[in-house]
Amino acid sequence: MLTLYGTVMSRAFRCLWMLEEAGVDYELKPVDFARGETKAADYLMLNPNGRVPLLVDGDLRIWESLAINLHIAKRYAPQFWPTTADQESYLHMWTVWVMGEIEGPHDAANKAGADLDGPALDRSLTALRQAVGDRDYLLGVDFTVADLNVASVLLRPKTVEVVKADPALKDWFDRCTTRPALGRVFDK
Ligand SMILES: N[C@@H](CCC(=O)N[C@@H](CS)C(=O)NCC(=O)O)C(=O)O
Repeated sequence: MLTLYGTVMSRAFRCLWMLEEAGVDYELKPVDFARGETKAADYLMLNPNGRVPLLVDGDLRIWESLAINLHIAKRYAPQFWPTTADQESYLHMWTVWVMGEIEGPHDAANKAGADLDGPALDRSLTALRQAVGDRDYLLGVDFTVADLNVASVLLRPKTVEVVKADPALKDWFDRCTTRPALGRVFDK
């Protein structure tokens, strides 16, 4: 049994989405960062990084939402894992890209009380536009954890607006975010 710590209203929703796609048994232990619960001593014993989500899988304790998703997909849901080494490299590229180029600047802008700079976001999304321009999903014809990781980071109010208004991204984004597994997460 896998145990995920966090709440739907946190980045843990990304891992809940992956868990629902995988169809594995899991338990959600609610740890609410907004109430300071990520800094409680017993939680810090499990996750010295002091944030959610955290996945406990046997002796393994993994934090970082997208790394958790890579673990779940590789170990429990090979249908969402790339089938070639080249595709696997692209999976890592997209996962690191969305954290570094989208999530990082977004968090920095939030902390500074600023809006995410439109032109900068637009530039960052150019690569994604090209990638999904001539295919259904990032790695080809099938939905994989690469799509899930990228779409789940883009699923933030200010970014969603930009992506949905972009004809080159909208269809891919809709294909990803209308999946029943994600619907089940938000129904929780
Ligand atoms: N890069 C991390 C970020 C995790 C993160 O910042 N989680 C927030 C909740 S969405 C949190 O636990 N914040 C508490 C804190 O920073 O003290 C991930 O994707 O897992």
